[in-house]
Amino acid sequence: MQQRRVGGVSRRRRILRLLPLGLLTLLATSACDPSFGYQHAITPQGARMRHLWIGACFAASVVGLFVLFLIIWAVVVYRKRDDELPKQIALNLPIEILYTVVPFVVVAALFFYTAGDEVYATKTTPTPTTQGIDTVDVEAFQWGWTFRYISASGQDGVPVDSAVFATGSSNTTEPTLVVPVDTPIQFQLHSNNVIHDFDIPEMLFKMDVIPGRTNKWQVSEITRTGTYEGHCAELCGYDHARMNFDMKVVSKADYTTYLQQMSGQGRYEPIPQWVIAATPAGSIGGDPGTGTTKASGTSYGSSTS
Ligand SMILES: [Cu+2]
Repeated sequence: MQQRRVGGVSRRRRILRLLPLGLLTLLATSACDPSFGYQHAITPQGARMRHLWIGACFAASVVGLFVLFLIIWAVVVYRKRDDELPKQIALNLPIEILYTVVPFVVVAALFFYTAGDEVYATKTTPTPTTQGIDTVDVEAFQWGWTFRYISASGQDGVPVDSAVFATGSSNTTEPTLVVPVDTPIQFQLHSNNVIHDFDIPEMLFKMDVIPGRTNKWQVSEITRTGTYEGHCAELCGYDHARMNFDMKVVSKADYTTYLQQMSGQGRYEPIPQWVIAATPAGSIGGDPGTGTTKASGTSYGSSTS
């Protein structure tokens, strides 16, 4: 009996000695991907989201590893060795207080950082044009997007028919949203039928597009030129999966050229016949379009239901 105890103690010591090594290996392998799987952002607001994600994952890893250590420690050290009951206690007040206070502190810290970053990411200024912020009016419809460059009209929040716009859906030509690099931009979001969601994954932020209200989202700049895919992130009906678009981030000079070229023209993509045929009557309203350039571009997909 005595010999078994000695053997058990040395085995226990070996396990306890190996445990930190195992935990270190776990930490080292997760350090190969310090972002915990999150991609890099193309806006300062997105970078803040990424930072929040990494911080939350790191805190969760520390807590998780500590809990894992406690479980293994309790299993190894306090495993049943004989039929003798361990010392029975009703309450350990310091421990009770500790495991009430510690989760509260963890949740409070998570709330503090999350709320702070949310305020930063959703901050808007009421008069963007006068402050040099380029505004793009984004209209979502079943199933596509219209982008109007309101800054071209020079009026805050006033979409005018002559404003430059591009519209389309994945069923025909995916519409392209063109924005300048290193420039503050406001996205002014509204829908004319059901709830959609404006999502460009590289921004690490998305916002609902809700009928009857205008949601505004401002980014202080987009830091990298390139083409980024955007889509609708809210299940909105039959062709939801085709609500894709491209966002092209170009130099300021190219952006000005683009606006000049598009000015007064607009690109209008018709709703394809197969969508009209496949969709129950009444769910698509307005003028299905003829494929020609349209001056206002506002009737595309306007709801009659
Ligand atoms: Cu949608």
